[in-house]
Parts: sequence; C-alpha cells; structure tokens
Amino acid sequence: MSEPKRLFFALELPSTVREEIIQWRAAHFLPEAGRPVAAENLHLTLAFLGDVSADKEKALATLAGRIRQPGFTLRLDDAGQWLRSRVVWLGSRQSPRGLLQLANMLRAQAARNGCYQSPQPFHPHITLLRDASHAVAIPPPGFCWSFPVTEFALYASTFARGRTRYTELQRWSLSE
Ligand code: 2AM
Repeated sequence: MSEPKRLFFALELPSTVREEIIQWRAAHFLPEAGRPVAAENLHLTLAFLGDVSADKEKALATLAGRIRQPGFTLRLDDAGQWLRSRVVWLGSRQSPRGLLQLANMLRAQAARNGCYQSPQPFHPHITLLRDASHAVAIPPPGFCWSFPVTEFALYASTFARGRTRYTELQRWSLSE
C-alpha cells in the first residue's frame, strides 16, 4: 500500500503576479519580519485535506472534476498579519463569490470524505511570510493585483532537506 500524501486544493498565481508580489514583499519587509515563502510556493489554498490515502485521493479528485462553475476575477488588494498562526498574508477586501463557492464545495466534499476541516470561517489568503511572531507594519499593497482565475489544482506537499515543495497532481478548468 502506498504512503498517504499531504494534499490540498489551491489556486496557482500567474507567474508575473508572483514576481511582482515578491518584489513588493522585498521592498516592504525586513528579513527579520519572518521567513519568506518561496516564489514558486505562493498560492491560495482552497481546501486543506491533510494526509490522504490513494483511494481517498482518487475519490476527492473525481468529485473535484464534477464541479461546474464559471471562473472569476481575483483582486489582491489587502494584506495583514495573523499573530496566532504567525503569518503575513495577502488577500482580498471582498472575496469573489466564485472563490467562496469553489472553496466551500471542495471543503464540503473533503469533510464528507473524512478529511478534517477547521470550523473556523474560510479566510482566503496567500501566505507571504511564516514565523512572523512579532507584529510588523503591514503596508497596504501599493497597487493591487487583479487576474482571472480559470483553473484550480490538487497539490501534494512534501518537506525534504529543509525545504517545502508543492507538486501539482491534477488540474481542472472552471467553466459553466
Ligand atoms: P497557510 O499558508 O495559511 O499555512 C499547504 O500546507 C497549504 O495548506 C498552506 O497554504 C496552508 O495554509 C494550508 N493549510 C490549511 N490548514 C492547514 C493545516 N492544518 N496544516 C498545514 N497546512 C494547512
């Protein structure tokens, strides 16, 4: 039997947006503010599944493939810090309805398949810094990023040689 994998559904960011975000981050946060998430790891989590068996992965991927909803525009115009989870994040002042609908569906499917889902409300965000244990000044995003979201994907998270790596396993299009 294969080892369970640590899985999550997420939105990838366009590479140009990722590059601009890391430039903005480098310009506004001192190195001691926290541990920067690697550019290739910047993403927006829709549903965290935890450690999942191959059978459950297959079932959840099949359900994800049945989701029918249109894409939406994501506007990143907000930033903040959560001291409890020690992260500095980027997000939206107003989350698009399509984003909440997609995340709620994936989270409900995960819960029905026995993947623990936090009872906390879903706060869509992109983690920029980890281990940000001291309050830092959060500049408002100087300009905002806005881009169409037309796909979502399933990722596996692994940790080796001190580095977290996210591997895309499967991707689906958003369409009517
Ligand atoms: P975070 O960025 O706020 O830490 C992969 O670990 C992704 O799943 C991360 O984006 C992480 O969110 C998210 N996630 C949500 N709940 C998690 C949990 N209990 N453990 C690890 N990651 C979690």
